[in-house]
Amino acid sequence: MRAAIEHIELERLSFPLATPFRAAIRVIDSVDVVLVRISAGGLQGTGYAFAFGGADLAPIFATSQGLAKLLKGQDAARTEACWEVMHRSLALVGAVGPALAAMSAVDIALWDLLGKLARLPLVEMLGGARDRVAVYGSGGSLQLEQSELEAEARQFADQGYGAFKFKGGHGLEEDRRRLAGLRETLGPKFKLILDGNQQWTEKEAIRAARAFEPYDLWWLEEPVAAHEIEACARVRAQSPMNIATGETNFGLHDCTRLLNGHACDIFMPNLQRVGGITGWLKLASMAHLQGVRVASHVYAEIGVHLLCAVPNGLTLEVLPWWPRLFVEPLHVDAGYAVPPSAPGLGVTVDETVIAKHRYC
Ligand code: SMN
Ligand code: MG
Repeated sequence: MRAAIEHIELERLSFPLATPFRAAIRVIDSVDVVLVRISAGGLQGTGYAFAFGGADLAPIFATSQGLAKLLKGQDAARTEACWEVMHRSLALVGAVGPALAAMSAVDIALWDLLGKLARLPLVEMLGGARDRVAVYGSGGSLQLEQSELEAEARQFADQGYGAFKFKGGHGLEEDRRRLAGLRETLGPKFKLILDGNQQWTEKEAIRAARAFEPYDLWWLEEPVAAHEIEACARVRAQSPMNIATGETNFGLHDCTRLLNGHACDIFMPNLQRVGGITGWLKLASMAHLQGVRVASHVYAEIGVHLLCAVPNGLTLEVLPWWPRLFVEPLHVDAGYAVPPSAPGLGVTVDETVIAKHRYC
């Protein structure tokens, strides 16, 4: 199944948010995207990386251009070989941050292409552990009033979702009050997740976890700075609820430290911060061997394949404000998402959307 890479097409897109999304880590007013399309053997694979604003996107785009030149002529079906070539080429700038995002976007496109070459949906190509994965609604921006927050969670519940994630960042007492209100409105069975987005010190995080205990959180997310792995492990040891982290850990080695440090119950690697699908799969296996479950971070259309493919896939994050790049909506039924059955990622780039959001 050899297929030499003929062409790699890159585009920059911008999706300004009508209402900025507020989390403790930053305010997001625009999601910008580098879209990567790789052609080989008469087929095309698609991948992407995102950044918040044009300045952050620029280095991702620049590295993508370098990688596109580097990969021309390589065998597209050899995802592992391409990954090594890219990783080695970035050794001196550091395969982290924007450089890692660029190679991840290329890696995602290569896996989409490989699925198309093999005529298998990604989930089946990876071995397929299950047919569907539970979704959770992710929102709860900090500026929402309590009534708006509860209405947002209720909307997800009405659509069959069994869980909702919201942001913490109003001080301990107010965060506790918001959580208590949600629990009261949504009832005891609905799952609730509170995202700290790295805002607390170790001791503050432990205090927060204890204050939230009566409201039965499914998990408390990113309680401390992402690089404070030992502190996160101590928070975990002293918290009654699950601790989730990983979305802001960069690269396989940082994530290996996180897993070996027993810092989380639920690991949520971000595809563009771990080297794409190739890196994600290695880490998901490692987590599995340690009894740790994995959840997705953004990238729902890819996460649905990956979480159904691996034995320890837990739940898929769905963010209503995230840009929609593909024609096919995520298929969600009664709280579960089902991967598409078309080859590769099984999605088609929405050319109308792309044309509207292309950088001028
Ligand atoms: C989040 C942070 C940044 C961008 C999107 C989403 C958030 C999450 O931490 O977990 O969804
Ligand atoms: Mg988060």
